[in-house]
Amino acid sequence: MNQPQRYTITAALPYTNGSIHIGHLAGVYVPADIYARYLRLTGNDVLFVCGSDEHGVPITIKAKSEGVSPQDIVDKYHAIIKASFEDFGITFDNYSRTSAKIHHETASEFFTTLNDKGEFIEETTEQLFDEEANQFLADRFVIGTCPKCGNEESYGDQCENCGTSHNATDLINPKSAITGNVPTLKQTKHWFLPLDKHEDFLKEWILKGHKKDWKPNVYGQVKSWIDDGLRPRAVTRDLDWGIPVPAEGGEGKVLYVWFDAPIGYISSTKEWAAREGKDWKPYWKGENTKLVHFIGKDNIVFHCIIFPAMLKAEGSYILPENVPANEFLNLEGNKLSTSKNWAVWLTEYLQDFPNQQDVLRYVLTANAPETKDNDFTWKDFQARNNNELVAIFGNFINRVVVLTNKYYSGIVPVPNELSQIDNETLATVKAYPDVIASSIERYRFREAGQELMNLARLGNKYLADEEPWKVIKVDEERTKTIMYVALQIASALATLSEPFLPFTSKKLKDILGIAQMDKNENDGHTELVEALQWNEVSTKDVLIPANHQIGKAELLFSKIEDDTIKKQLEKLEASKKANEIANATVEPQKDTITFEDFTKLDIRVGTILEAEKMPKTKKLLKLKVDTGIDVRTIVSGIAESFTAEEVVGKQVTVLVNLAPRALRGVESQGMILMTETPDGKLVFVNPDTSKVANGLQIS
Ligand code: B3M
Ligand code: ZN
Repeated sequence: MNQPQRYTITAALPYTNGSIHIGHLAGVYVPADIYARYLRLTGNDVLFVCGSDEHGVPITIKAKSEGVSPQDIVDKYHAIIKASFEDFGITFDNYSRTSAKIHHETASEFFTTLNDKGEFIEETTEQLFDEEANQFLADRFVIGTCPKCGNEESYGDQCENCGTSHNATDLINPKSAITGNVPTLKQTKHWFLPLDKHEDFLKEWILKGHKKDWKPNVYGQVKSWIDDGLRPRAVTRDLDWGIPVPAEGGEGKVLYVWFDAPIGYISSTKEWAAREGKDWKPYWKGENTKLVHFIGKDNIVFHCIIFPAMLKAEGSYILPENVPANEFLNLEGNKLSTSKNWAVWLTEYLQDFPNQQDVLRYVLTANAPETKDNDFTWKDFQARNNNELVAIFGNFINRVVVLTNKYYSGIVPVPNELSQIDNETLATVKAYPDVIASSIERYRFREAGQELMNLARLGNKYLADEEPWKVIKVDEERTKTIMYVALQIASALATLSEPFLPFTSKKLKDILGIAQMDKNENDGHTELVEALQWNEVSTKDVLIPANHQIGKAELLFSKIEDDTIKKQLEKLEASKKANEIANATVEPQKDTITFEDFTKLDIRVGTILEAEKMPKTKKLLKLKVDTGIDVRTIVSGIAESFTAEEVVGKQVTVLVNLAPRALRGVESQGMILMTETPDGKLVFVNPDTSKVANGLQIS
């Protein structure tokens, strides 16, 4: 195992225009947290920082749509996001926000340094302008066709389809996202970072350097970017929400959100250092520090090209060691979407599944979109919980703890001579820290999580093969050895599960009477043994000593029933319906008619008395309808939406003076009024059935 090392780990700063969903968690925060926890457990000096990204157009758009100020929006979501990360066990050493004073200062200073060093080009150019909104259109204020991939919904600064980052003026057929107008061009001055000037360095650093150990998806994107040729990028904007440009001529302008946001990692570090009485500099300037950025794939260019170019231009910072960006997670086959409410929201999950953070952490790890986009389904969530966490991990621990209590009043038995199987099993257990570490260190968290489960499998298999519950009847001494070995495996699991299943690890340590890393968290136990460090699972002979008293059994996981899953699927179904209704195209209004025209329609309340399917037709039902005037036959094309039985007894609205016409040889004497839902199902235009009688006229 490696020498202790200093690490600065960053997780993408979430935009504060909405809550966190499973896509963010799987792509960024769960792997970053596993990594940070693992590195701490292996004795490294780890700083794990994040914070809210509170500038940028998405925030202003959200504020506009809700009729509140951008500050209101960021205050609201910063609080929600921060609390939900904490509840979910994401162990940031600091969670800051880019509206914080320290960040404004740090970002301004950074800009000023580059400006003073002549690292920017100041240029007056023509930019897109919306005359009606009286506003320049940058970033998400403008939508048009991506010059690279042809996606017609690309934003001004980035295409979400192909990931390309471009200038707003590069868009083909740009339209204002505020008014829908075609923008005009207007002159304005901006500061540009000449990426082309850094091309050689970037090529050297990324393409020829050691970046071959970067994930292929990341390396490939960056290479294609560089191969396409780099151009100057504006780092200022004509907006009023953001960090004011600290330079002459900068009035009314702010820093581009992607200029200030990554500097947020540095400000968050400073905030942490000030609070903890530490020096922030080694974490950003120490040559031996490893800087690792956890992000989603849409952020690759900003972290692998633009931010490194900024850091290099500044001159005193280290560059990232790795940027293990993930692909995207889908939900039940569809792209996650905040605006369409197609998501599993962390806040709702925490409410619906109290104390089950680890289940979601486990499933998102097992299904992480590491090399390709992946799908989250509730069925898979249930299956992984029931078949893996409950049936393998939970079951093993439960059997060990129950039997230890039953046979030995909870005291770890003194073993006799170990058999060959015992020795082999323990040797395999001792190999696990390295096996799991090797996966984590290569950012293969799925694999790492599965290896952890394999350790639990090993425990289960050992018990199933050795059958202490049978052996106890014939050989009490051998049973002691079996239980001792099983308890060693349980103790290994308590330590090695910590990065993946931190809540479970804590609970398991409590059950086994193992002290937590944080001693204050222990109460009630008197004879605690020390928690093992990661490597000690390999190096120590005894993982939990004989004669140590463990606690009573408690279930680590519980089965998730079909009903629970059904409720979640219904929630999603409701989102889908709401979207269909919101997106339903409304037919244009027909030509105007006079009041006289309207009064010609005789519309009455009626009741369907009988109904039968018309033979050899798909759509037609033959109805007998009591119109209050008479009982008549009406042929209605509703058979694809209703069965005959369903409609009998229904009170409906009938156009009674429609000229009779023959349908498939049956004369229809009127029409039932219907409308169609967005998914194409017919529904009756119902009278208020509690108040009306047949024959009443509708006017
Ligand atoms: N605020 C996250 C996003 O693109 C963006 C990350 C900033 S990291 C410096 O959703
Ligand atoms: Zn594109």
